[in-house]
Amino acid sequence: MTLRWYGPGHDTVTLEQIRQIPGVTGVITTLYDTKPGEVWSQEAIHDLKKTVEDAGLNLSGIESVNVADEIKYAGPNRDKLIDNYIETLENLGKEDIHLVCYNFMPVFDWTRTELARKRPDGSTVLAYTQEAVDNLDPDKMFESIGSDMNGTVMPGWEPERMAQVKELFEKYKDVDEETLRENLIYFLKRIMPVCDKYDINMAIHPDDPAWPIFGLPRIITNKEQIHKVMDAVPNKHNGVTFCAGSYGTSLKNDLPDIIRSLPGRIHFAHVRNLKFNSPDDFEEAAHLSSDGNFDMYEIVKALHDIGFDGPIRPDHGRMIWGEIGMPGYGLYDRALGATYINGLWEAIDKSEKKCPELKEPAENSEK
Ligand code: DNO
Repeated sequence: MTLRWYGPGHDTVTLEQIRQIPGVTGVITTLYDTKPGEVWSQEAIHDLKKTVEDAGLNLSGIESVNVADEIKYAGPNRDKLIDNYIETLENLGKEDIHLVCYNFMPVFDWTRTELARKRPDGSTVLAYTQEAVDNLDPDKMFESIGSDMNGTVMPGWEPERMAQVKELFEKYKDVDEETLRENLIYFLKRIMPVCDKYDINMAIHPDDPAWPIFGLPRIITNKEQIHKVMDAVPNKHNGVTFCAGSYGTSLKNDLPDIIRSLPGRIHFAHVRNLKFNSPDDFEEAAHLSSDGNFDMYEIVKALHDIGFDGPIRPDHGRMIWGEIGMPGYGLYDRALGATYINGLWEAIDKSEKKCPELKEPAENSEK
């Protein structure tokens, strides 16, 4: 079990606190000060790893090495930028890091329309309504939501990124779903040799929400789409971050079924719950099944059944007990989430050891 940690100076949660969460042995982190397209030096990676290890934790993976938009829309510098990405992967490999989560969403990373919706129990959570997105000028997105970040910089919402929104939209005007997928496949084919050399598992994060917003294409939203990308580059190092909260934004997605269809290709799992007030209005509930719409037991069981052995992390938590921190990334509710997921895992593991017939097969394993 792991927790996401943003690095010294960027996170309100400390490594010492993370170390005290039962069952959490590692962190998923990043070099938060680097911009998409920049090479990560081996020294900087080494220092980050040392900081984590000195606190008694493992550096279990990177989330994210962000892919520059110019690679996504295939601008003139894309090959140079991919060379830089390869150099970063090489430096990560030399530091014995074997998992990289990334996304291929144009312009925006994940999108929420409220960062502090109050729930009846007094906790606050991230939330999304389609109506709010439909009424929002993408250029004003940062202004409308920036004040709720509690003084933190949320991943995917960096002011520099938001400052370029207008220009970026222009660059994507001729990029449809098909082109974006071709650009992703081009990128994957170019980076696979370095991933093979250093055994680096690339784990693509799904688009969130799982449909096009602001007229931008989105290509990792459901089972069919993820399989297109898996099939186009059939290398184990071309893999998936299974994120329950992101695939789950679409109620059409059957989450355990997506998991069972990807044995051997899921390298990283984000496990959390969502509560839907309508198909167009959802909020990020506590992890517990009964607090939201997902059956968390079935999600964890599917991961267990396919033999998933990569890092899991609880995902966005509620703000509770007066904590002030990065929305979604406080300490307390994620710690509760980690403990709950660990409890489910232990129960499933022990039951299946006692009764192996409880294990359900993966989609493409022999029945
Ligand atoms: C949101 C995260 C995403 C994710 C990136 C991966 O909380 O899950 O920002 O890290 O999409 O590149």
